[in-house]
Amino acid sequence: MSKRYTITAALPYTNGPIHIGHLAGVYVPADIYSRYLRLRGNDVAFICGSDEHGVPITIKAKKEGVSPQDIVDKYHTIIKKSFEDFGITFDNYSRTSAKIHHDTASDFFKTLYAKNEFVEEVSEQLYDAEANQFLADRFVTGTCPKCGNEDAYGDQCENCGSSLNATDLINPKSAITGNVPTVKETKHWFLPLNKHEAFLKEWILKGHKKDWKPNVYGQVKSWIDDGLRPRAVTRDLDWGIPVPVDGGEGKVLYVWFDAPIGYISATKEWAAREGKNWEDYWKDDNTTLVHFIGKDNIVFHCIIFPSMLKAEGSYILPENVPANEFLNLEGNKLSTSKNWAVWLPDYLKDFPDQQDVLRYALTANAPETKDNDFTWKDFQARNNNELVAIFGNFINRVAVLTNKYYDGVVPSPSAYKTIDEETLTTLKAYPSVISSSIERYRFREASQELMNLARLGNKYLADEEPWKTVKTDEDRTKTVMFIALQIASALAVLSEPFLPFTSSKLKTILCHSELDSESTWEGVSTKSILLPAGHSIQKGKPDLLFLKIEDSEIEKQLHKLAANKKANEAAKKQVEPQKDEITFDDFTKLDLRVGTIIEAEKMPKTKKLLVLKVDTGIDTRTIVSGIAGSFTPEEVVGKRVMVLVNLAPRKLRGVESKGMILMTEDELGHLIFVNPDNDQISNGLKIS
Ligand code: B3M
Ligand code: ZN
Repeated sequence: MSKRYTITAALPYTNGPIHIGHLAGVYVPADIYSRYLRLRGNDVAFICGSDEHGVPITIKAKKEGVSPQDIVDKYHTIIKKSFEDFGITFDNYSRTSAKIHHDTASDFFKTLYAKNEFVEEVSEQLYDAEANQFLADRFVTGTCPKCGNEDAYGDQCENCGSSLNATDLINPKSAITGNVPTVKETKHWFLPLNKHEAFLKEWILKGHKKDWKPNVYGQVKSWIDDGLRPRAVTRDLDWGIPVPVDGGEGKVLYVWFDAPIGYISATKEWAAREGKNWEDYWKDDNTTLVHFIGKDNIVFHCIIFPSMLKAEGSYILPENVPANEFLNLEGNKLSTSKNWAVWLPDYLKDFPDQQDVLRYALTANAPETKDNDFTWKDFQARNNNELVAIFGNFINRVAVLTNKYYDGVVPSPSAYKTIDEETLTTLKAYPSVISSSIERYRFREASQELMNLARLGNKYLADEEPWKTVKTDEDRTKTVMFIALQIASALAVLSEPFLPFTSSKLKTILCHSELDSESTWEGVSTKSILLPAGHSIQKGKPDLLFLKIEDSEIEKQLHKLAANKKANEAAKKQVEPQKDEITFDDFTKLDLRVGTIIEAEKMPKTKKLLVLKVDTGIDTRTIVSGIAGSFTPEEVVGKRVMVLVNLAPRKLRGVESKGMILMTEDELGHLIFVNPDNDQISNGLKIS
């Protein structure tokens, strides 16, 4: 029986592209779930959009010297397209700078205001006098009073997930000037979460104890047990939705007040376009609401937004909030600011037409119950050892042999053997096996059950060896190929939520569109035959569903990360402090000349040294220089260099070196010649 679902996925901040952490944590599981629900015949509104307000955007705009609108326009476009290209099937991907959202969020605020659901309070807030700016959210960092994390933000600690008021921070520091903030009085409207404590205890601690994930339930319980406090839902900022009541001049709605309402406005926008009634998806108790988020958003989706919805009074509440933990990358935390990420647009460029490989790797390794690590080696292994060697190999064999033996026509089976009956019985159980995992939000488990179905097919063919029996037992071969084709058809249907691009290719290979009746999820269990004898699959050599990923492709990705890491380390590198003062007499002792390297060769048995012949203008001399790690001999011949010529000679590995060539080192540790590129300075001219 068809049901109605509103599925939301956390609105990504539009201050950067989507990366694999977002995909693993939120968007791939949400898409699997929504695709599955649609396949089961349900009425689904899968909703998302760009989160375009908030301090991260203004910080990025300041950094790039553009307006916040420029930033959100740029990244909204990038994010929206990358989701489309990756097969994330939102019914609507909207944006919170849209008018419909400003209107919806303003109306929502005014409704709560009119119902006296807010507490108006003038309180001391952190202030940066130099920047002439109140400090909230990411404009201020400090030590989290709950867990001691020293990089907590004014509204939230990403380490323990706590939601904070900026004045809670220990040793706060302005993110604008670095100054220690002062405090200044200002009026804000607070949502008294304490007033909703009894409702939250009843609704969550009693109502959802069993069916919410332990990591979600545990975090929520600890906040409720610690006691809930009023939360400011307005800010002294100029980027956001203006506070729509008297006294709200110069203030905007707190981004975490307006953003979740973005789910509602995006649904309104979609419903208007589709001729549907948006209230069916947000105000009908028969509708199931599920929020897909990362663990750092739990408090906002399990405590604050439900309190807002409850206070407003006409909305349904989420049935579940299956938050995932965090994904790390090659052992380190993903970081937008440190460019330590695999960005979705880059992936789509480097691995064209291989969206399903990443979807599968991220699902099979999803951080569903604990933080997990993405490695390129695992990505390669999942592709080569599972998608290519099991799923793709099975399908390729079935398609090639059906064409080779029967010109692409599904053969008529003879009497089944026990193994055939058992295989078909196992096959028919898979829809409910996979459904059971998906419906408990266990997508890792579900993806492995799908791979087990491919293993079933692979093993069946390997055991029954139709390539051998074709020579001796035509009937047996026809039966085996018939059953293998049923498994292939089941994979085409059951893989769609996980591997949508593969499912589509497989349906083309099997010519599902030519079947009399549509292949459905339930049909895999209930129909005795999925591909009837006489049905024609695609003629000729089938395209491979998956291609082997070579070590070189992985090395290229690892090198990219290594370069990012070096750049990060360099960025952290402090400028050397000035050395002790010297006298002018000390300086006059140095004899610096310009010279030209006229010969160069590697010093035998060392990796670091080059033996150079340098024309100093005074003479041609040998200088041994530790630059072999950064230059080849060929690269340095002809270079004009600064030479300290009156340095006492030294023997290095038996070679007398007379002088020193002046170098410096860049942020990546590469050596650079202090190079007098002014060719008016001929060799030998004294530098003073
Ligand atoms: N923009 C995502 C984040 O915290 C945040 C989600 C909003 S969902 C309403 O990174
Ligand atoms: Zn904390």
